Amino acid sequence: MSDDEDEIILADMPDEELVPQMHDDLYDGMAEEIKEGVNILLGRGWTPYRVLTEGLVEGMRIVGIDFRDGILFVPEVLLAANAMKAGMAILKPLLAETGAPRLGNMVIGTVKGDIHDIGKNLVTMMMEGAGFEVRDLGINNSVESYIGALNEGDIDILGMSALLTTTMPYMKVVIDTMVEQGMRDDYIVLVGGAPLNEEFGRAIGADAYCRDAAVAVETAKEFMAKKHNRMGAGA
Ligand code: B1M
Repeated sequence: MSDDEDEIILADMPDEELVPQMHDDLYDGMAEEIKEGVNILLGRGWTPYRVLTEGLVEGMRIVGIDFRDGILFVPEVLLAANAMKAGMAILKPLLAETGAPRLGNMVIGTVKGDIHDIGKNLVTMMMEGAGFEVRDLGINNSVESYIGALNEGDIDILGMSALLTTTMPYMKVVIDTMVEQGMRDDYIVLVGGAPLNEEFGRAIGADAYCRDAAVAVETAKEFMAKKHNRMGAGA
């Protein structure tokens, strides 16, 4: 945001200055600087998860506030989102290389009418890093898209993401259709996205609402453990 950006040398900055600078760079949609910042923090021994949460997610939270308040508009937010994705691309393989055993299979996608995908991508990355096999259906998914993917077989978990108050009710449409088709109880259904909450998750018949990607991983692990216990007990 400063006029003399050319003077800024990210590598010379201590962490406590570099991280706020990365938030500024994300705000300004500067993908190259974000990639550089991510690499510097990794080089300083930060874990990929810490770089993700403190460097990138926090920066996007600030963007969200100014978008809400009419200070930033869609084109600027798109640039910020692209910068965020550039940083996430560096972290993705690092978060995935835990060597964790396969814990289960998930299908995930953003619901119909909604094109927000950063949070969903983050959940995908973290789930893969924790040992889940994830099929990402992308954005704007219809009931048919979700159910078609589930019917391809061997799926344990359905994850749905919605960022708009106008699109979140579509999750219920998907779950109701699963009930109608007699397949609801075959899957663990997890939902997430900024406008949701636990009460909403319960009301639409999901198994759980996940506040963030880390909670999604923990919740998925808990439900998978319960599923294995039930199967072990012959239920
Ligand atoms: Co949009 N947008 N946007 N936007 N956008 C919001 C959501 C908004 C809250 C901004 C605001 O006003 N403050 C607002 C919604 C208001 C409302 O519904 N009440 C809004 C609006 C209005 C819109 C448009 C309608 C704007 C317009 O065109 N006039 C439009 C809608 C387009 C559409 O979808 N049809 C629109 C467009 C866009 C962009 C394209 C510019 C861009 C999206 C780019 C992209 O995703 N590729 C964008 C962005 C970036 C945002 C904000 C600023 C940031 C979202 C984000 O990426 N957050 C957002 C403001 C905000 O959320 N505060 C906003 C970072 C991400 C890591 O967090 O997605 O919450 P989040 O994901 C978290 C958790 O929620 C959870 O884990 C994630 C990681 O920890 N989670 C899950 C998410 N999904 C999960 C699924 C799970 C589990 C957990 O499954 C198991």
